Amino acid sequence: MMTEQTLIVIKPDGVKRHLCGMILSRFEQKGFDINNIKSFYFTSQKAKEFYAPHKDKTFFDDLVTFITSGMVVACILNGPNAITTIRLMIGATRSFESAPGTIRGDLGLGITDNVIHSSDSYESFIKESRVIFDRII
Ligand code: FUP
Repeated sequence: MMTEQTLIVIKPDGVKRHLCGMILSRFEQKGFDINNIKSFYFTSQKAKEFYAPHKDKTFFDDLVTFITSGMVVACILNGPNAITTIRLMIGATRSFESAPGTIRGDLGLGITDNVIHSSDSYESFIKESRVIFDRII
């Protein structure tokens, strides 16, 4: 299996609820390495860049308002098949439909406030990492 990198962002709801340690622990227990980690507040401009693929969606403004509403924790994770495996671990977008055992499925009920983001492809990882870390890791 190919070793690759992906990006996760624990969203303001996850940070406010003090879930960061537990969430990162799940990734470490699974076998992923933490390559970089950063806590920060998204500016409105950076949030719009980060969510640019959704700029025409009806929920875009709410998404930007939400992601800028509090501190987030972003992390680059490294390991076999990281992008797909971590997407499976976070679960479906709509937390109330997300399978038990997934992070969203275990920890929330929201859609916009769905605890965590992870890159859905290599291309997204590159773009999102540039927005958050200002360079490719
Ligand atoms: P995901 O890849 O699971 O994070 O989901 P999407 O890329 O489809 O959506 C990105 C973010 O937009 C989600 F995390 C939450 C938000 N969203 C809404 O607020 N409402 C929707 O109907 C769909 C997504």
